[in-house]
Amino acid sequence: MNDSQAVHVIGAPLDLGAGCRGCRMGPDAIRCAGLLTRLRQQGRMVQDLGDVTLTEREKLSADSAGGHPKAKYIDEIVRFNRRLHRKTAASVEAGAIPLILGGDHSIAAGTIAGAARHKRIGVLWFDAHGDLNTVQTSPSGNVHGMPLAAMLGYGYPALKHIGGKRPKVRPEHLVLIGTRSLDTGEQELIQRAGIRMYASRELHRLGMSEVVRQALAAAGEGTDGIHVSFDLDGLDPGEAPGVGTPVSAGMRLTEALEAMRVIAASGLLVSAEFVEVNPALDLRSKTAHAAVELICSLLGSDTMEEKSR
Ligand code: B3U
Ligand code: MN
Ligand code: MN
Repeated sequence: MNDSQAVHVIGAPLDLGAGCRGCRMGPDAIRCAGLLTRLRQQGRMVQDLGDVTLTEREKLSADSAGGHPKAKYIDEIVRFNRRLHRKTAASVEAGAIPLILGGDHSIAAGTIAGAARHKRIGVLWFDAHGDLNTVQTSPSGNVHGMPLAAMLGYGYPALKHIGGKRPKVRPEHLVLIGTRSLDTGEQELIQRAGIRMYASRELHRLGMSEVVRQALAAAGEGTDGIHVSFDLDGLDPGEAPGVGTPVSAGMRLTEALEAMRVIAASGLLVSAEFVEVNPALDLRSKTAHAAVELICSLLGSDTMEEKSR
């Protein structure tokens, strides 16, 4: 990433992957919280490419929605993510930085496949959860708990094969940050694949800057750059109340802002997404505003200047 690269905002208003509705309004909530104005004030060229179209939940018949009992709405989620993958890939190809606004976290199956079409990418995954379930291990059947497993090459075939059959990320290029709620199958996959994880204890021991430096070293080694996937439930619910599955004792907003600044200064960013903002659960748009702050720290072009001064 450099200062002259444009940011392409892509709305991904999908909530079929979440257990509760509402995060399809996330993209507009983040826009309404002043995203474009703020980024432009910070000297960044920004273009809003609009939203990827979603078939309304009510219009989906049981068949077209995808009837898999352990992967709810999987067919429509796959269709949506195919469109999102093309849009993300086109944006990278055009030399811009795609900034995808979710939507639930199942959109990562489209964004990461899109970013990985032309580049080898590492992924920094900020989230209370691992999202490493498969149809076999998921306790809920909600697809937002599965996209990262799919990107590593595990799980539902149509989901993991968006943008081609090869895995989109290698386990050594993936780092989980802020994790504090994992299911048994996810813990097993983390062990088996040797995935690097910084849970709350490591965050407090090392400090966020050091954690992100280590994460960038791992995810950046042998790749062309980094995709940042930021689930707002990674933050403490006191600072990000507008999420469907809050988990206590999360990251402080100040810590997460520091993480974004360190990533910005590295120049390694290829693409980013901010997901799971649910305006129906939010308090005075606090979570949408937190997302805007995080995005500005990651992409405002004066952040990098500050660092190099
Ligand atoms: N691991 C659980 C819960 C969950 C995952 N992601 C969110 N919640 N947001 C699951 O359903 O897979
Ligand atoms: Mn998530
Ligand atoms: Mn989460």
